[in-house]
Amino acid sequence: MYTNKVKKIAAVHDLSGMGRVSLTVVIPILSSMGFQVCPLPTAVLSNHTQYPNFSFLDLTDEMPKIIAEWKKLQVSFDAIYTGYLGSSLQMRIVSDFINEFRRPDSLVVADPVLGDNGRLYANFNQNMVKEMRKLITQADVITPNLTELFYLLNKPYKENNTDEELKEYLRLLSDRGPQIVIITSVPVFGDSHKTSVYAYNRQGNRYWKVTCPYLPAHYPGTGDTFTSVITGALMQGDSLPIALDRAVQFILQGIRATFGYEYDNREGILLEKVLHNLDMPIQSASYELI
Ligand code: PXL
Repeated sequence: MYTNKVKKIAAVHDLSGMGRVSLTVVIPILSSMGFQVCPLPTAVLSNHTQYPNFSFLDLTDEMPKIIAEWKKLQVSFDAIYTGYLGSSLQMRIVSDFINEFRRPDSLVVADPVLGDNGRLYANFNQNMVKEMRKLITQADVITPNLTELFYLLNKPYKENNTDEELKEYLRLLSDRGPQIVIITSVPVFGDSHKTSVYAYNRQGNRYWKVTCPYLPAHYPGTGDTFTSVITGALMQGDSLPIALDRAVQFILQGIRATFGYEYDNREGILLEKVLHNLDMPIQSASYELI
């Protein structure tokens, strides 16, 4: 009998050559945290879509073929982690994939990649938003940013929200299925030097907040970095608030390692300079119960 020496994670994301996003971030992070990443690629791009131009090969037709071969191999995954999806049909394929491949003890993490800064990314439309609302019902953990949160809730984007409002949004999303909901990049009202992450775990019915210094720079792919660390940390057995602390701290280290250079932010944080930090215990604990 074969035993599984290293846990397997199916990673459903695109492969973008330039700008550190999706698989080019997910694979190094989860590999260095001790997991085998099995990519189910959704698209191949020259670079991410926050550059003005990009090539885009949609792999919607290829995905069912990959899934069929995996079925023949009888592979099973300890986790399924979905991110950037290229079409609404693809979202339905991924939904079937989760149904077929998840085991009772698998962790299903869906990062509902849709947009940022109050707007949808290029290539996204309302149909895809509707499909994403369905896909998240199958996940155990979801990690929308503030923009994605409002698209998922079908409410107008609003930058300033009280803790009570954010707690309500968290619970509304959890009611749709996910046991854990995490909202990233929440601005701190009245303090432009800070940013927060809010989270809810239905098991135990507790709400958490981690606030950290905000450096005034935008780097694509930090959402993928964040959710990758959360996924790895939860699979290593961390509690939700410790996973949040680790992910926030890692992003902050990555931004600090990058910010001092004169640099094209579109290339993302200098991940390679901080990747080894994932082996270290967390240095500063900053989570709060709210
Ligand atoms: O990090 C999100 C992301 C993933 N994949 C592609 C993207 C983006 C964000 O812009 O363009 C292709």
